[in-house]
Formats: sequence, structure tokens, C-alpha cells
Amino acid sequence: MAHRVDHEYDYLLKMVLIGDSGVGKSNILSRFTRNEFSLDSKSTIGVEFATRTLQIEGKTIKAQIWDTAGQERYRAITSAYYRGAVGALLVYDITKKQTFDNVQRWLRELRDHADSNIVIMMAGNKSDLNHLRSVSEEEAQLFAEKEGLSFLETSALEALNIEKAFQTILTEIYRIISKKHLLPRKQHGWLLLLKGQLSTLQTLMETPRNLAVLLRMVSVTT
Ligand SMILES: Nc1nc2c(ncn2[C@@H]2O[C@H](COP(=O)(O)OP(=O)(O)O)[C@@H](O)[C@H]2O)c(=O)[nH]1
Ligand SMILES: [Mg+2]
Repeated sequence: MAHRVDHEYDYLLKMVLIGDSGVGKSNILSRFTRNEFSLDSKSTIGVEFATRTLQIEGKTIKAQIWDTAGQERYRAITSAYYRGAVGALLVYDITKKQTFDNVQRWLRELRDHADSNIVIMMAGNKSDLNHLRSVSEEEAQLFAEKEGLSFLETSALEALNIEKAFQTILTEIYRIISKKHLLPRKQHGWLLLLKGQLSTLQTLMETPRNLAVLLRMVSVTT
């Protein structure tokens, strides 16, 4: 079909990264979107989000993944961060028990600020540091089952399970939305925007090319 000419993607999905400071969120994001890793612990500067386009069940999915700029240290993440997010990667550090204990608080934060249907995956990062481990995989797996979360151990350093984590969560989201609405792809894109994705809307309006995409979305659905 000629649909592809109109868009570079079928779905634009917003995801957020959350979890304590220092667990590796920014490096997970840079590994996934740019295949880069940085050893120094300078906290994230500047990047609001990064994107990567991937194929899921024959559809082109553009994942727009938001990273904090260090606000998590002060528990000062605003609700704008969560607005419109359909997925969350909740990260802890397998060598720091406290960051795993805090997962509970992050789940509460999601319940308070995010859409109730948000798909959550918990990631135990830094699996390369097995010798320093303070959270067992079994304990984390049990917790995840109890809370109804998907779970994987990851290493941004060794690029272990990073692809898989995002693939899993995006596939889960894709299955939910494609089942729920059974709408043509373009209407769907518009509906996602309507669903309070103000931040995505702003993002789309930032560049002329994106604005054109947005206007096209409007014109095919009205
Ligand atoms: N060994 C190891 N270190 C990591 C891994 N991911 C991140 N780090 C390190 O942990 C520190 C904090 O990472 P960062 O991505 O800034 O964490 P954030 O505060 O959650 O964004 C940095 O020094 C990273 O190099 C990993 O998978 N393995
Ligand atoms: Mg960071």
C-alpha cells in the first residue's frame, strides 16, 4: 500500500525512564538509541528524550523515550513528564539494594501521575557487576510477578538485554493498542494525540517537518 509515503512510522509511542539516580537510565537510553555508553557519572544534561524507530509485528514504531535531567534525585519529576506515556521502564541497580526497595515508591509515583493503563517493565541494570550483586534475580522476579510487571536484568555497559527490554515493552503496548481500537493507523495516531499527549503535540510542532506531519494527521481524520 502507498500509506508509507505519508509517514515514516505507523505509531508514535511515548515511554518514560524512571528509577533512582545513578541506576543507569541515561546509559540505557544512549545504548538503545545511539549504541553509546559513558563510564563517567555526570548526570544527564539537556536531552529531554531520544527516539528510535523499530519494527514490531510488521509495523514501524517510533519510540520516543523520555529521560530525566536528574530531577529524580529530588523526587521532583513533574506530571508533564508522565503525560501521554504508554510505557515505562522502571530501573534499579542490582548492586544497590536501596534502589530496588525504592521501586515500590516509583510504582506509587506512576499510579499517581501516569495513565492507569501504562505498561511497566522493571529492569535490574548493571548485570555485568554480578560480583557486587545485592539483589537476587529470583527476589526481583517474584516481586515483578506480584506487581504484574515484566522483568529483565540488563547491562547498558555490555549491551545485554537492552534491545530485548524495549522490544518486549513496545510489543506489549502495540498488542494492547491494536486490539483495543482496531482503527486505521492514521486515526490511531490522532487518537493518541487526543489522549492528552500535549507534550508530544508540542514536540511535533517544534519543527516544520513535524508540523506538516501533524497537519496531515489532522486532515486525514477530520
Ligand atoms: N557497570 C555498569 N555501570 C553502569 C551501567 N549502566 C550505567 N552505569 C554507570 O552508572 C553510572 C550512572 O549511570 P547513568 O546512566 O548516569 O544513571 P542515571 O542517573 O540513572 O541516568 C555511570 O557511571 C554509568 O557509567 C551498567 O550496565 N553497568
Ligand atoms: Mg540520568
